[in-house]
Amino acid sequence: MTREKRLLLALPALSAVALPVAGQSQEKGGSKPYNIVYIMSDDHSYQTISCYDGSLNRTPNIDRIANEGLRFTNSFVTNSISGPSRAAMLTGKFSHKNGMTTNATRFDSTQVTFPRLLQNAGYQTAIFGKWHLKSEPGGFDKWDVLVGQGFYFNPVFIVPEGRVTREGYSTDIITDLSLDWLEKERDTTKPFCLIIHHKAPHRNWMPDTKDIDLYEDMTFPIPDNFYDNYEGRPAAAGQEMSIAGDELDYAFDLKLNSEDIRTRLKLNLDFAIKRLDPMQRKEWDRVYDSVLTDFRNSNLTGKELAEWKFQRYMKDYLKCIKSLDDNIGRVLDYLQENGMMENTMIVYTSDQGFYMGEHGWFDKRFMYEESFRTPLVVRMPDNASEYGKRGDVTEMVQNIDYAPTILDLAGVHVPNEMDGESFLPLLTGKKVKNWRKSLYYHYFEYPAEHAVRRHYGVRTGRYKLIKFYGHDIDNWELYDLQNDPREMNNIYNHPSYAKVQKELHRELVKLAKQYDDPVEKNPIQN
Ligand SMILES: [Ca+2]
Repeated sequence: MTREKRLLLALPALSAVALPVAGQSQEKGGSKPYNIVYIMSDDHSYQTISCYDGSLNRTPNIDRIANEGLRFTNSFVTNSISGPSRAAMLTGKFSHKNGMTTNATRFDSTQVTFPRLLQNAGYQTAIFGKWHLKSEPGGFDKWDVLVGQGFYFNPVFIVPEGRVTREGYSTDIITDLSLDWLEKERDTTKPFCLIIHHKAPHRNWMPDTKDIDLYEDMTFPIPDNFYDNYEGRPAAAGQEMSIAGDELDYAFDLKLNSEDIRTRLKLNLDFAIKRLDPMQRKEWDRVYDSVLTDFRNSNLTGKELAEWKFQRYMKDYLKCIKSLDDNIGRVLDYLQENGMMENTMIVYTSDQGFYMGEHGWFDKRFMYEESFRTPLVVRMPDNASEYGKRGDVTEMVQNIDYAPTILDLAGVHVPNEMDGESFLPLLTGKKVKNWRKSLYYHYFEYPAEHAVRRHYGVRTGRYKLIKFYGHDIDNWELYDLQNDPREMNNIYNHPSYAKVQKELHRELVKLAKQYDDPVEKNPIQN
């Protein structure tokens, strides 16, 4: 498509011109314009996706997307937390530019987003599931989203007319809504962009009753840095997201439901399980009453207690992943059975990565690898032969690239104001010059839950430089990811890395300037 045509498609007043063409090809299940099905979960670690790491569990349906398409092995976020990540994904911009710096911020949903641009170009756009941006969704023909974080069981949704409670399990319901829209509601003469945002596997990891017995007999390996002492890393030492500590709440997170276990988040557990209907509650109590009995009888302390907590955390988390993977399979089957694989791009990702006990943690936020990275698998439309690459994409991509990529595939002009880049050129089989060699990151949410200090940084193929700043901290960290992939040794000011350190400082200043982050005005050179 020529640049002129792309510009025309992007103009709202002319969008009708594009529709008859779009309709013809859609009816035949032909090629352009391509549809987009974008599936994103909440807090899904790549460690628990078998096409990335098969040591913990199996995810055959997510693997199927990778096996028939692409697995991105260097996929990252810009700010590892829910609302900011969602805003970066929608706008193609860093947090300081789209305004959504923390979960406490309200997203201005009137700004330019890829769904709005697609809508203007004649696409039908829909979003189901988690929104978590406080404002009403904008740029969607259809939206049906969870209230805030949402509930796992019998959740409440917001629709333009008000609130509606739906019976069942959130991952099933969000998939049902999405498939119903595809089957019954969408205008089949138009191309579409369907966004499916799951609540799972967010804390407090409440499994569906059908999966509630899974993994109960399994023992998962403890990560080799589970007992990290955080030497040389004051921000890591100061976090409050330790599995061994009280932050992994005995009531809310471990589901020990007893009047004598009155923890900080006990009321959250009461609130969550009150939503279960009698049948759901019967299954719930059968499993978690038995866990409570085991907890009381074993009378654990110290390392044994920490490892018992780790095992409970892993079991509940992985139970939620089972339902997620099953429901992704339902979407793939629908698209396959309806001849839509030819002209539909399918994306699966998470709003960020997550710790599965590495450094002793659950949660995210840090620029360390487990939460800076995010899984990304993509199945390109079969008819998009110009993007014929399959297998691994090893270049560094970031969630700000999703909007430009999707617009590029749709033939819609990518606004210059977006920070991200379309990664479609990486899929053509031709060598791409000038693809980014470094990534920028900035996390803002402190003081807040989990006490992760504000930080920004740069990551290259081999090294990472991080500055923790504000309040009670002012500290640099430097890692050699080749020699220290677990990021245990802060080598900042180590003489043998002096040259690397200087280059990374220069790169960080360059990126802050390139992305207009005001942090550049601060004295970030030492
Ligand atoms: Ca999240």
